[in-house]
Amino acid sequence: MYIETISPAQIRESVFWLNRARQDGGAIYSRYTETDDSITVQNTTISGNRASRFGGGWFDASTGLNTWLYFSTVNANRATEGANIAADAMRVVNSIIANPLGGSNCRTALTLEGVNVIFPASCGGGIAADPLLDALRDNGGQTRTHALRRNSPAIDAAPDDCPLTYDQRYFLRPIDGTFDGVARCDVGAYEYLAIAAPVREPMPLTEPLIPPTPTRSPPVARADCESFRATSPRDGLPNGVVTFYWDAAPGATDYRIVIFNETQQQVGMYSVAAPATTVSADVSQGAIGGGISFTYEVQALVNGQAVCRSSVTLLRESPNVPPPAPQCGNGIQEPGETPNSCPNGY
Ligand SMILES: [Ca+2]
Ligand SMILES: [Ca+2]
Repeated sequence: MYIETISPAQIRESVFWLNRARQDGGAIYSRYTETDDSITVQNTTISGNRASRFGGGWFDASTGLNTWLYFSTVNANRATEGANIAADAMRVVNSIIANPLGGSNCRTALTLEGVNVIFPASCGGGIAADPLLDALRDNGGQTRTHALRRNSPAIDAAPDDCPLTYDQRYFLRPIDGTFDGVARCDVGAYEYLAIAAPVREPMPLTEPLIPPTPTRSPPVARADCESFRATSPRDGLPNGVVTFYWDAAPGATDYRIVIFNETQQQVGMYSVAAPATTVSADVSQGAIGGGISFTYEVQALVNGQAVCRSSVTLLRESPNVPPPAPQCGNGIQEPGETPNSCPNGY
């Protein structure tokens, strides 16, 4: 996409992937020249794009500080320099810039505001931790997104008073993703544990989005988490159907079991309405994949929002033990025993 001197230019709730540029700006090449111009990329994912020189994801040639990357995820773009972003003056707010390919993450330091997860360290600061992004895929909504894996440092990392009410998918934000009773927005374009908004209500495009108007985070609905606890299984995860049991969280409307593999990638999810406190699920290798260690998290939900959790990490139980080898002389004709193999009796 090429943007030049359109004020204000806004790109929102979008995905750019697998685009390619011969020189600069694999997905976006932008430039504004007038001081009242602005370019905003918000609630958007820029992933897997490629430029042969600068800015595999985004090349911005503007010189003022009116180019904004806002609540967006820029991941795994490729270029010789600034593999994700090449810009002289860009404001990055509550975003993820991660996993550049072929060159540096950012070509030069950017103006970082709020909380940003920048991995590996580059771009002039931010939290230099792996954001634990899942592969780009359909996670609901109209566009592909990088889901955040469990324990991602991006979860609930944005400052209080998040101005957004939904993520790239039009799923509601903020959601309490850390179960501390405080709903904060996640940084980047994706909100962990979010649910689809009942009505899609895009903001009017004529309104400038920056600077945002802060609004109070809505209170999180509560259930009594005191005695809520996953009770079974606790010894091992069978390779087949298992029944999960837990102690109730009074006030919960639903429960959910989420299964993660060793890389914290979600590999299974099963739901049941309260007051049930059990659910059976196929957790065989065919259903949730291979691996020797899994974590399941039981979540108590109030009207779709997870409010309590209890997790257990288990090893995969060994496959069924083969029956003992037949033994002559025990008085039983076991499979494989013949008069010839047991001349002195079964
Ligand atoms: Ca959150
Ligand atoms: Ca929280």
